[in-house]
Amino acid sequence: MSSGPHIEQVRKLLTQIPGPKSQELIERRAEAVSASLGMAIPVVVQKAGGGVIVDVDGNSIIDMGAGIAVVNVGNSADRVVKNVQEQVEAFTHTCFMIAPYMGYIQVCEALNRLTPGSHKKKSVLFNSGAEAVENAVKISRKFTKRQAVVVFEHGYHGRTNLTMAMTAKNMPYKDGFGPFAPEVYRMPMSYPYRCDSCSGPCQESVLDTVLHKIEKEIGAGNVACIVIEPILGESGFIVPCKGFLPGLAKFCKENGILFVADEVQTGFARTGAMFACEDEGVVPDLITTAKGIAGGLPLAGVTGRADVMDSIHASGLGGTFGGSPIACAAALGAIATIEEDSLVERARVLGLIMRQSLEAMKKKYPIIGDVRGRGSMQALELVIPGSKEPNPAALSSVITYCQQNGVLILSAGTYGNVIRLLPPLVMPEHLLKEALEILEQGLAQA
Ligand code: PLZ
Repeated sequence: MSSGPHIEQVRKLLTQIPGPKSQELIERRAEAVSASLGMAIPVVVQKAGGGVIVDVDGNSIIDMGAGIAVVNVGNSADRVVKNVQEQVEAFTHTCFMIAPYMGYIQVCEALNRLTPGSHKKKSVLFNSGAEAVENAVKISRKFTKRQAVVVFEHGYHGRTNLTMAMTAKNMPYKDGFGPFAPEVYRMPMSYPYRCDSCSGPCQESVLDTVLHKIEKEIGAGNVACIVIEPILGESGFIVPCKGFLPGLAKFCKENGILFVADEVQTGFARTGAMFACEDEGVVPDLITTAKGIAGGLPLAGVTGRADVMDSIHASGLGGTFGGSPIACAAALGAIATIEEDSLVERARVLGLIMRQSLEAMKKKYPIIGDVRGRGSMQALELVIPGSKEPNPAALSSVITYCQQNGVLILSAGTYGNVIRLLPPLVMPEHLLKEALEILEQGLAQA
């Protein structure tokens, strides 16, 4: 089956952004929806597919965000739509804990097969990335009979109480929302561009610092798990130095600590591998997934060593909607799309196009301090020329320029100065190149 996009793959502007219909709905939004929610682009969506989003005014916008790395297979991908339609007609919900169904089992089988490591694995499904991370911590604590959770500077793990404690950045995620969950310890992160001690390919000094701090400040014997994103997502695609992740994984193994890879953003072909951990051959004890798993439907998972996953008492984990049959049907469609349409390779091809173009831009525009990422997860960190001082003003100017010209680009970064590119992996190359041209114009005028 082809997963060809169902709408015309063009950038086309019929009105200014936002157009009059979007404008009117955005006013209604302001009346009805809590002001707490952000909005990356001021348009209201009518339909989306392939590499574009079409708004209610008929503007066709190139989608460089994929709903934050969710629609890796594109919006309304054929196999996702077909599976969901069939499932909705068959039944919508029984609750897997009440009466099980095949889709849930099949998604767990797929997760066990696709995640790193050939050891025996088992999975459990939830609704959101934060819920998956919370459950990975619950499982780790119960299995190890220890309490401490180690996380990292710049890390992002969600907005629930425990995951807020695990997330590094105060604004906008945590400010005023405390008190936060205890026994969460934050360690320095390997951040090659901003790490003074890092002059070469090896990040030994940061790794050493982390291991030393764990020993001295927490005690390795008190640590249940180390939770880390293999490439940091929300903080702007920080790729740790080679050796950092394997070093942590080794320390975990030596100390009875579970290594938890939070692949909520990096998973499902995004980085040019099914999972980002594969890059350095790291095999996590537990891996959390969400976002790209189900082509846009809410689904998340924790997958890991069978002995760990089975160490929880019966009925110890669960939730009413976790692993909804509709979301599972979507996931099976999304996973089939990734595998049958070779989207892992496609992520590398698109990634290369982005990387080459971004490197060329870096030579021309001194506001670009760093180009980084892997596969179709590429970012630019913007700085004041001649320094490493973050340049959030340039970021908003570039993003506004792109929006006005029909390209949706997301921001990120602890310092609010990173442009992140996350196209759907089914985006036609001509659209990607066009988006990069607009991005370059935006950088030129900034
Ligand atoms: N872990 C690594 O990237 C979600 C957050 C968007 P949920 N990132 C996007 C926002 O501003 O809320 C994320 C992630 C990593 C966990 C999560 C949390 O996933 O599905 O948003 O709960």
